[in-house]
Amino acid sequence: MQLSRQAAVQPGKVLPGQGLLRSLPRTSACQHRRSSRQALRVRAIAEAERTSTKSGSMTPIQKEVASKLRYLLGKSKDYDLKDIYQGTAWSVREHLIDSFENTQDYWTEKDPKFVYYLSAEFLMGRSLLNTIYNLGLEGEYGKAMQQMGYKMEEVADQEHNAALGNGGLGRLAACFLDSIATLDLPGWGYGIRYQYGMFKQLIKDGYQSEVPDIWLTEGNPWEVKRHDIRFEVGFSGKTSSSNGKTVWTPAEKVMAVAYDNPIPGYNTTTTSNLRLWDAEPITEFDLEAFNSGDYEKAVEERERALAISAVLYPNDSTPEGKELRLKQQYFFVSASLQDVMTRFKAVHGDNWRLFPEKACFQLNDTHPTIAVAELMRLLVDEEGLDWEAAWSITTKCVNYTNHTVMPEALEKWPVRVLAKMLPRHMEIIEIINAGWTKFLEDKYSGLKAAERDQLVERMSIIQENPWVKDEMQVNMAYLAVVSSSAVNGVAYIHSEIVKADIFNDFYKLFPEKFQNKTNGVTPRRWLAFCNPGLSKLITDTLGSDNWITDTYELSKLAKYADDKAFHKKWRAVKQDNKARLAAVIKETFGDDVPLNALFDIQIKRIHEYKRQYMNVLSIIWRYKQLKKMTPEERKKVVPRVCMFGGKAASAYDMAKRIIHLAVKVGDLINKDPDTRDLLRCYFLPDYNVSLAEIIIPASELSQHISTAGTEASGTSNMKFQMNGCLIIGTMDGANIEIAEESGKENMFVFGVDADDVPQLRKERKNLKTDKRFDEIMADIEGGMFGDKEYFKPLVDSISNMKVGNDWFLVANDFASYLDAQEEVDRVYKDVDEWTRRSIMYTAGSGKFSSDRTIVEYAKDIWHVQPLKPPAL
Ligand code: NBG
Repeated sequence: MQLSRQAAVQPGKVLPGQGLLRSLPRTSACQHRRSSRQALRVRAIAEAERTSTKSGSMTPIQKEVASKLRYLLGKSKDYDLKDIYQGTAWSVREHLIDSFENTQDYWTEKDPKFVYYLSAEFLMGRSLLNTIYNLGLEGEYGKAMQQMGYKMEEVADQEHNAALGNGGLGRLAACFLDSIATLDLPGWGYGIRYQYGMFKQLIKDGYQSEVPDIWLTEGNPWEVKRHDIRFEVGFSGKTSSSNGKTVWTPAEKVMAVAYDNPIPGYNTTTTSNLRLWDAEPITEFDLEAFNSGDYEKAVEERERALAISAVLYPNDSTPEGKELRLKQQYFFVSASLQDVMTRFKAVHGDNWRLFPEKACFQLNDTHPTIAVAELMRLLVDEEGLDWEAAWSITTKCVNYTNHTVMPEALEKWPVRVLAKMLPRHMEIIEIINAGWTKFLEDKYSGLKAAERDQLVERMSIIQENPWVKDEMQVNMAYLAVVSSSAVNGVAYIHSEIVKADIFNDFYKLFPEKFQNKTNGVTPRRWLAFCNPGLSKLITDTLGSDNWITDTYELSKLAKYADDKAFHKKWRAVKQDNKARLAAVIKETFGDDVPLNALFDIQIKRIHEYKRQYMNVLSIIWRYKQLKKMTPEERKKVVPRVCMFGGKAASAYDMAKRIIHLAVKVGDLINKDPDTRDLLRCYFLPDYNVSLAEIIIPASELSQHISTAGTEASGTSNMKFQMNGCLIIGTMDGANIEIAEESGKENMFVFGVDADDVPQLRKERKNLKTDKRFDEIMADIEGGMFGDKEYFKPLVDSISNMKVGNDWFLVANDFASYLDAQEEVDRVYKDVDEWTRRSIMYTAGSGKFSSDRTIVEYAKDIWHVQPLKPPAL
């Protein structure tokens, strides 16, 4: 059965509507749901009998929750919502752990090949509802909550978001874990247990300020500390040779301690694992220093250790070249490799040649690339393998995913920093590079010397920093490419750019190494759970909920695209979801928004390349038009509520100015009695996973308007598509494939082609800009929204070619963007046409399930097979 599931999977050969996952065995999953429920009841009743004598008519789950409240939180009465959340979560945790242990025991016994997803970020969001639904416990918990007088949603709302990630890359990792577990693939995530996740964003007087995200203070029911799973990780010090062996003596050591976060698959017996490492001192307290009066020194080691896993770097797509960041990277990678190798050794001893058949590592961007040098060190220095054998094993085990083509985001570490912090690893990288450049020299021996030298220099892993005299640096992406079996981009166009541009020299040498794996998102969190109204309508219409694990089933909705009765139901769901979002706006801003307005959304990290700025300019244009209209003319206008959400990296000055502009534009527009019924603009503070779960189902138009060739994929575009939200967008990232699946004619496409961007950049200073663009620039500069001085650099960056260069071609795309916006208004007035398109979006979203993506990784890169544990 399991094998047939793999065999059925043929990525690339699938036509829209033909389910990749259609052949998944279903009956066994259903049986599991029943039998696990039975097991649950028996256990719950036994517990209830033990803990309560006067529990009366409580349901078994209710009794469990009451027991947790009493014995864990010490509360038998006067509960508040937070308590109920805690009691519920701790009770759910027990079911989760049962399933987790069952899975891990089974996998240990069967010893399959595992994939280990190494990622500095996992943006998990909340766990309670996801866990309850994935374990199939919604009925029991729903009933228990109801009997206790609570709504499940309000209880779930009490949970902190686990925000151990910046944006798309971290959320993708979280979606992948959900799919890995749902597909029963032996696989774990490995990362860092940051004390402080992504900062909380406050908007004060229209400016972003950052406050720490303290998410662990109330305890975390979703993790299990493994006191016994700990590894030493060393830093700095020196290396020496004895008997032909290199010995590294670190000057500093910390302990990595494991925390397991069980990841339940949906509708299956599998519960996988995300193992996060916490840094602890090797010795808590230097008693000697304390006794001699040196208090600071007594706690110094502790402080230094804790700093390693303290904070997530809040930079998205641009690396923070700080030493602590490298320390974090090495810390989690070393602990993870030691952990995997320890388990391997326990079963296979020193039969390291077998290692690639039992383990592979996916590097999520360059952040974990030091794994290459660490695996070599562990194999050569610790396990005594010779270099060639170790290199052969390492290159078989490692694969690399590139997530951006932004040159500034491709990590490079100065040799000086690496050599000081990780002297042995720097030596290893030098040896790898020596072998690599020698290989290149031989390979290109036929070229003229000058040409060959240039090419070798260009492809060298260690290169001169063009900006800092005499500084050599390690190009981590090149190290990853040279050492990996497979290198992949995250959407078709992105993978093409990877081959044609950033790694072109490497592609020419090893074309077979390069692959595409178009991103996906989990349909559980991003449709089934966050949009219960639509989910129910789809299930009722299709006659089953199979679409939740086989999203190609959604294509059957296309049949209803012109069905007026279905339209009515479809729109009713959207209207309910809009009301839910309107309530958030009311709570945040005190404003009622018109529910007949088009809800227009742009949510993502704030970046110049994502062009929130261009969106703000178009809102200004709309406002100016409205102001000029007569009351009669205004009656014909489609009302719009424009919403932004997203964080700017704390040091990203331009992005912060863009936020301020959006807020100031909103301040003017939202108060203007002439226009407030027709146009609003809100910047929703502290955008995060939970807010996305409310925004996405409610949105009607979403904006994915990056300069062509800059957004690797985007994943929120897929979430919007699944939820029947129309897209205005450029031919960039996954928008292109979304257009293929849902119909380009149903999308509002505009903007220049990626191929033309380099030339247009060169010609930008001679561009004759659109009059409307010039007018708006003059308005901002003239102080229409206040704070002229503060907005000046923003204006200059795209319109004053002596100061800026409009690198992201806002001026080039502005006119076609406004045209596309007009088209949006036109279609929105045609309610049937809008609804038809909305249905076609959901119907075409089958491809963008992360299940499809993971099946492709499993088959083409990891070579891991599903292994489903028996029911409990
Ligand atoms: C981001 C890209 C997105 C992409 C996600 C996930 C980084 C470095 N890259 O376009 O900007 O969707 O990765 O692949 O965060």
